[in-house]
Amino acid sequence: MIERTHTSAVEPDAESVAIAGHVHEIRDLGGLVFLIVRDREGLIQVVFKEEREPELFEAVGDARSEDVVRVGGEPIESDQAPGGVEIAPTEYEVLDAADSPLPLEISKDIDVDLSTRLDNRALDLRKPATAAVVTLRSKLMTAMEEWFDEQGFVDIKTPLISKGGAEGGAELFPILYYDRDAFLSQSPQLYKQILMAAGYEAVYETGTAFRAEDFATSRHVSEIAMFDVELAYIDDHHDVMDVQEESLRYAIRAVVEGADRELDLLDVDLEVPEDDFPRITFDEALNVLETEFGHFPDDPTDLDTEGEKLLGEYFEAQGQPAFFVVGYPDEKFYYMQDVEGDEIASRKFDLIYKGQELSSGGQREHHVDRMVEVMEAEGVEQANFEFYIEALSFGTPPHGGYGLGIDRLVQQVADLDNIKEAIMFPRDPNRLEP
Ligand code: AMO
Repeated sequence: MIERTHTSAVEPDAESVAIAGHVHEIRDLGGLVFLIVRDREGLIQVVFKEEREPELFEAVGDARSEDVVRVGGEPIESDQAPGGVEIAPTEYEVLDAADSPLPLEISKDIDVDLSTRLDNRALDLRKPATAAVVTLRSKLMTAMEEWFDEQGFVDIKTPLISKGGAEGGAELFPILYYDRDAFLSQSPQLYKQILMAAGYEAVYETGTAFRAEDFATSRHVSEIAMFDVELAYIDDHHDVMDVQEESLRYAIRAVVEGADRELDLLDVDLEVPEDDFPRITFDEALNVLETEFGHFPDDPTDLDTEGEKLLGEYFEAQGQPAFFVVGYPDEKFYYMQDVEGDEIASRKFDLIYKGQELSSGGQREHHVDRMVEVMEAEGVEQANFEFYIEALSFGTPPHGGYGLGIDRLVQQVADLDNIKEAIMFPRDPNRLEP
């Protein structure tokens, strides 16, 4: 390995240091050059003085933004330097020179539109604020998985190539699978349930889901990072919401406590949602929208984006960034339904966080005969689900679960305008590279 004794987070009492990184900025003040080097921990200033180190001073004269360099030297305490330490160099080496001009500024805070940033994502990912989003995401998901591991959930992997979809035909991406048609998976839903029937009791998957919707919003992408959970022997969907609530609180706490540098960089004031998340029925949600905001969603069986936003404001004002909406009237065959007279309420819930839907889930219908009745009523093509119906036919415990959109979670935690900022290389109807 190339010799590196420290990162930019070096303390001034270190004796001598060797660091490496990209040249973030060059400030030439005549007989003095300040070279700001960026590595994964942040920035560090190296001060080249013509009088003190004439050879190195001459070499650094050729430095260009984004060169990869290695610097050895003495750390010195300095109030003016980022991090409070600067290096007086004794060694300077260019490991790779960068082309210029750069298609995108890394060090200067110039407003660039999102599509330019994404076109030049390889460089955009170098920006400290973009890197902070990546780190936040990593810390969130490490903590999330840690919570489930500690609770004894099994980390599973379900197939991404499928014969049909769980969520509906129009949103499927077709692929050629040898000599037949197949599709990219929309959700691990059916497989999670099969694993409940198989006795695995509690599973989670950090996976990928594909949706071929033709959208142009700030909250949709075509390739989604999805965190899926399923657990058995539940009384009802509240047991599932308990799991979602506790795990989300844990992951957000991990970020609040362990990612202050990233939150500062992004200027985000994140709070751990300590109080119990409110759980309101779909009818109550409609009532709040009508009486508080005079808002009526177009589809009377679902919330719209505006409705979610307004409900978000309503609960945020009560100090509650996260809440569940439970009991949608008209839901897919796989959710258990409570029928009272003409009224049907599914045991489906959505989690809304900071005014945006983050997850859907609920208690499943584990009695196959009842599920088939609903499929028939909804006109679902049963042939596409035979493997699933059969798997659940031989004794399935009561169970439920949810799918959490990881990209949306990161978007909300990092307070980003667009979901694509939360994804390293996002895919949408118009973007297939980089
Ligand atoms: P659903 O289809 O609601 O439910 O998806 C779950 C969550 O995934 C995220 N999501 C998306 N994020 C970005 N772009 C998209 N196009 C997109 N589509 C969905 C959202 C959403 O809340 N099978 C059920 C889950 C379950 O019941 O276990 C499902 O997939 O955050």
